[in-house]
Amino acid sequence: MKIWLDDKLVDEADAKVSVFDHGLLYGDGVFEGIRFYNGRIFRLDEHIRRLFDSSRAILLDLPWSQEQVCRFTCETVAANALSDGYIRLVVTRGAGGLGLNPYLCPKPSMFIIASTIQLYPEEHYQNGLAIITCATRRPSPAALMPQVKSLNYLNNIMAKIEAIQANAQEAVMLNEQGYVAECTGDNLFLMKNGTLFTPLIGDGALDGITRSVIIELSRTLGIPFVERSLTRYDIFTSDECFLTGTAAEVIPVVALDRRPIGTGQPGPFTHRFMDAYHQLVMSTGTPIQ
Ligand code: PXG
Repeated sequence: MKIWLDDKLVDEADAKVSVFDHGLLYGDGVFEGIRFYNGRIFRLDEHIRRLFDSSRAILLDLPWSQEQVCRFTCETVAANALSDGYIRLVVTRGAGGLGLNPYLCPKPSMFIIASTIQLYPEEHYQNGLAIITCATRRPSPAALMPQVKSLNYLNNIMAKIEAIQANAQEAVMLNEQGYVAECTGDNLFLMKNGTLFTPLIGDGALDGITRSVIIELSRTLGIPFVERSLTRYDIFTSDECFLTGTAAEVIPVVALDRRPIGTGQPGPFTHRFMDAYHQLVMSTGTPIQ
């Protein structure tokens, strides 16, 4: 496998970062997870824009332009002769001293891995997920800005552990006020009386690329859409629920905290979004060559 490291492609065996890298020592860095389908990278420009926004928000100045990073990403996929898969693009503060001070890290590091992806088992897409509400809260924007896709995922990992220990596949994370923020690695949507709902970004959700695509598709499909604060009550009383993310795509949720949602089966609107999403990813995107 070929890996992009800083300014060039290297063999996997040579793709190494320093133990003094602040991405490792402090989670000081940002990342993206990107999918490509059918020889095209889906929403590449949006992912790279979000990467640069995340970097800007943490005062991490990148010595590359957005166009360059797009090109490096395409080159990495092409070098591995893949047509369908997953890209992990990571930027860190780089190597520095054993202290928090990021100004002592002279050069950011970047690596890009293009590989295949382990998906949720097909049965979950057919039967839907049973999820729980976890006790781990999404940090307030005053602590760690939720829009920054940072290398600090411990909060989400602790939530994921709660889900796994409860035999659930995902966990709903509430914000400090008790409103629904999102799941550990996916955004959440509801259908109620023919209207699509999702939590506000300000309630602690990541501004998901897949989330934006679903909002666009609601317009194409003529489905009314409302972005507002949601509680567990709204999930319990919804007709349908589904999660969205680059990795998970669109996946139905049929129960929350062992209570069935709607009929307890993936619903018709969820199927429409799943179909429309698949059609879009298979037919659009930045060509790899
Ligand atoms: N919320 C969070 C907290 C995320 O990490 C999403 C929502 C969905 O965003 P996109 O832009 O992908 O629609 C993410 C996605 C995984 C995994 O294994 C997911 C993410 C990062 C790392 C791993 O599911 N991010």
